[in-house]
Amino acid sequence: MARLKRKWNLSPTRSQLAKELSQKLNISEYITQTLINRGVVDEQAASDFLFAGTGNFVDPYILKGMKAAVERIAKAIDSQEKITVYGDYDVDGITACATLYKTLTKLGAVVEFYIPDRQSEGYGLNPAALHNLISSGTKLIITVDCGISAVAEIAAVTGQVDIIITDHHQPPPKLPVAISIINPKQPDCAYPDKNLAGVGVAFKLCQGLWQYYNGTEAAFFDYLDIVAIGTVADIVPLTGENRLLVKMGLEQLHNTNNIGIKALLEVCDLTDKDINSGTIGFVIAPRLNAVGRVSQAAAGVELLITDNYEQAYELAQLLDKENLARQNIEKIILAKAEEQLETVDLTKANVLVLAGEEWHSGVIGIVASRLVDKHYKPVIMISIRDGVGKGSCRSIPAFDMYEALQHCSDLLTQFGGHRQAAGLSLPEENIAKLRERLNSFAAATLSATDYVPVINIDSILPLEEINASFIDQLACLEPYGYGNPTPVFACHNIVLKEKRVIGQSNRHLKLKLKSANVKDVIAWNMAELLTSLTCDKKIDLVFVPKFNEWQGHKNLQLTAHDVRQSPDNQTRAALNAIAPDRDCVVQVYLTLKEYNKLGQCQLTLPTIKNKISCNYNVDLPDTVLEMALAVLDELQLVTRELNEMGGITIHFNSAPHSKLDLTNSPTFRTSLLLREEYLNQHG
Ligand SMILES: [Mn+2]
Repeated sequence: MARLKRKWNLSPTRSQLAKELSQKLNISEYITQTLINRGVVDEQAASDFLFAGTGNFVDPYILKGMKAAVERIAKAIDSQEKITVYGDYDVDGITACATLYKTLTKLGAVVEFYIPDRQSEGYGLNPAALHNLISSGTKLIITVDCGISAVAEIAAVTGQVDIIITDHHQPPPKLPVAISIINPKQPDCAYPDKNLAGVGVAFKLCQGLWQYYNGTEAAFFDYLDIVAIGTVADIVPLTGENRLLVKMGLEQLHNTNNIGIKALLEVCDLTDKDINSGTIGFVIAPRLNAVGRVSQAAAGVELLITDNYEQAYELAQLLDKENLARQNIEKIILAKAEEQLETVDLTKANVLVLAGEEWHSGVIGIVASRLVDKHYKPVIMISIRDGVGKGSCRSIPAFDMYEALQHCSDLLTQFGGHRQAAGLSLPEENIAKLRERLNSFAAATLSATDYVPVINIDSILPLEEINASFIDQLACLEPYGYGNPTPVFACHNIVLKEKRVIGQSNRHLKLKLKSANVKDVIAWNMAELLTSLTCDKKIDLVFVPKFNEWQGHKNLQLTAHDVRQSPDNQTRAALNAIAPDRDCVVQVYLTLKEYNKLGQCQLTLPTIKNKISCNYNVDLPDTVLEMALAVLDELQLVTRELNEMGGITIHFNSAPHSKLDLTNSPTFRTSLLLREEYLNQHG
């Protein structure tokens, strides 16, 4: 299947604000514009975003229920009552469990942990597990990443055990009766950050406990490496305290003291390698998740809490093996799904509903995500067992999956989730009807452009701006992930010098640019664009600038997110009739300069237009000429005044001494937006 064409979406610019912030913070305007695109619009917020550290953590005691929880736990520690941390089998639950377990152990508690089995027990508290914990002598259960909806399960064990709930899932209207409930999403909880993951909430409890024992000034930042893993894996927005937890946790991960993490990094060949949120998301988390998906999640917790390197190494190898097994299952199911898709007319089907006998429930969500990436259509993968289908749904931004499922609720036994991801169950015989219903829902609510993937571009970045200092400043915006996307830039009209296909299976593209500054471009998985690009002609790029380290050499390189040949002459003529490009602005400037030499500064638009037409053989519409004049004015090259003859008086300011950056002009940026819009509609 050919690479899908992308829509380039330039973020609106606020150049005045970007300039102000840039001067106040002494950083590049392109960096401050990127912050503005993320909703960071004042000096304090920008400074916090870039330079936040330990001082920016929120007081854990603002969380409702913290004091009661800490006091009950302290009592258990003092009287050596057995505490059990009850977790969940996903990475958030595993890391939350390990963080609290380690902290309690450090404080001298008698503590055990419990992770329910995904296949046989399912998510959350269950009566059999609670019963077993009680009979084995547990006096206090602390839930992490679960429990907020366990009203009946907790009521059934009243008087037999004390329970503290820590969770981050949406609280139901009726809450369980517990010693304490810590969940920032409770409507009457004053905690400012509502987006903590389960592991984030567990960490706040650890902070609260630490302060109780060591004084309010005591800072507790042990185990942030574990907290970062869970926070990234749970795909909570990397803003506010989550971003801080991940930022500091990643620093800790580089020199981790955690024996299990060390062993896992070694098994994954990541020792001494750069570790970022991507490494967590694509390498570490899938391995911790794999044991929850296909066997016992307890192994994940064991790995994170062990003090024995041999055991750690064995567990890390087990996780790696399980991950491989998971990848194999995934490959097989993906192949089966692709096989089904071959019989589907993809020009007509807009919601892909695929179903198979006993597809592994632990991987259908991942496969659905892959199919969304590939086809850019909402996907539902249904696993059928004994006539019952259980499905994982993934969507594209324009299609509200939850709303769509509500629309089909009469066909479903159960469903839940969000706009972009949901789960469902239904009788097998309703699958065909569901497919039909969802497709007509999509036909009624979406238009053709909704099926074109969009690349959001932070700004047009001249390649001359990219240097070591710029890359350093850019790094202050990390860690990237959900809620804080990687900054992406674009440049136009760069001459392509060389192109070649690289990589083992010839999947990648390596380009060389004719540029004084950055010359190298790597375009992963874009080999199929090779024939669409012509050397010695101009190309447009969407990219992320990086330092590439190879065999001890460091050089600047652009990682391409999209590449296209710059518009041909015919298209350029059409574009120049809409808004001026750089060449056009230069032509207007040189023409004005000619008049200036002759001592003429009283001009009219028609005079200038005629002269340009003579000089360059182009007819500029009035609007385009006026935009070009506005650009020159905003760059302070000329000053315009209306004169009494109805014309304009042009005063020349001193010529620029360095190469001009036209994107400093708001009108020029608008011009680029208008041109991009035309290309998106006609390209
Ligand atoms: Mn969670």
